[in-house]
Amino acid sequence: MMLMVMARPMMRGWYTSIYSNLLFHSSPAKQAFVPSSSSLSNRPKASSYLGSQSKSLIMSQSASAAAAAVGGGGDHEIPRFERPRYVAKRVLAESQKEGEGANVRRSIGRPELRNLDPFLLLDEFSVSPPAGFPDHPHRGFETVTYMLEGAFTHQDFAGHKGTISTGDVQWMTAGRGIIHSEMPAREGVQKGLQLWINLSSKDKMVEPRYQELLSKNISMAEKDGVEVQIIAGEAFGVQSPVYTRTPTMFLDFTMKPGAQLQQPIPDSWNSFVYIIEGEGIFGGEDSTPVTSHHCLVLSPGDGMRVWNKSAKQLRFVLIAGQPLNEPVVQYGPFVMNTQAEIRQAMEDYHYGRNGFEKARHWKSEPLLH
Ligand code: FJE
Ligand code: FE
Repeated sequence: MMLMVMARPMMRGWYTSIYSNLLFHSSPAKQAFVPSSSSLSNRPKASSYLGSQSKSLIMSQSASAAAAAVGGGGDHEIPRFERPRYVAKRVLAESQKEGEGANVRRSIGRPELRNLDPFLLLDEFSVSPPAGFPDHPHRGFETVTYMLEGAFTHQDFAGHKGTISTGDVQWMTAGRGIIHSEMPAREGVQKGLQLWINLSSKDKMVEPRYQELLSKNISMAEKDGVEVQIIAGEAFGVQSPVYTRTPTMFLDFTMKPGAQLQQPIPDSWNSFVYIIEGEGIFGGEDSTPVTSHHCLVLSPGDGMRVWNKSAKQLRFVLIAGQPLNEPVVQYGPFVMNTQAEIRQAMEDYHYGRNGFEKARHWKSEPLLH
């Protein structure tokens, strides 16, 4: 069956031409990384007053007040995690071509950073028309697109069409199948982040779904020189309304010079930071400052500490997710658990079945050019 499918000319050219950088790979279920020994060196033990409940409220007024009360003074306002997370790995996302003439800085998904379960890919994209990501399919995971500057228009084979602008988020559950185009909505450079989150085997074939979050509706919290956009999960006691099938935290922090931060992260989740702007100190106060376009994989632990000791503002996203611990077999835009399921996805896409029915006669409308 595989040979028959492969031998026929495929109806759309994503795998032969435009999407050459994300081809086949597979990996068994395993832990995403082993923390470096330095990341688990003797660190100060947590003060016992911070139970797991109060930790989730660490930066809220009430929690820091409670901490100060129990700890006996202002010095204790800075909570300590029982097992603070440190930087286990640092990767620079260098620019490469993707889609049709688009530039992406890939961090998660590059060869040295493949399996950060449940995350498959993080691209910081920078695209000017006529470049973009023309008609292509997805199956088996979610894509989260977060605009940093400008606007992108999305059109899909079910007639969905929408434009997201600076600060807006599109959270798309591709599930059993989506075919769409993602193209710049205006002239000039359009920038954003796209994250791919794997779905568990039970969710891979769910009906596709969109959650569009406009910037004005994204929860924001602020304290002591730290501002956070809460795209998914919780920070400073404020919760995002987004439903994540794979439990995920997605926070966009901006820290003023001199600010510091303690952010709880569920213990068993994998987590990373991607720096958008400025320079920050992550994990340990003495660690090397890290600048934009770097991805930091964090060691296991219950929270992360950050310092902005620079003279400029620091902006980064903190992303964490519950690992699925399932085998991953990926062929470009199809991410399944087995080879057989990948063959099935290619066949379904080719013949327009099992979720790809609308593929048969669909083509996106041209936008600007
Ligand atoms: C894709 C290669 C791709 N990063 N960032 C292979 F480029 C893509 C793809 C994107 C993408 C789209 C946006 Cl809007 C932003 C991106 C890759 O479309 F889906 C496959 N399979
Ligand atoms: Fe896509």
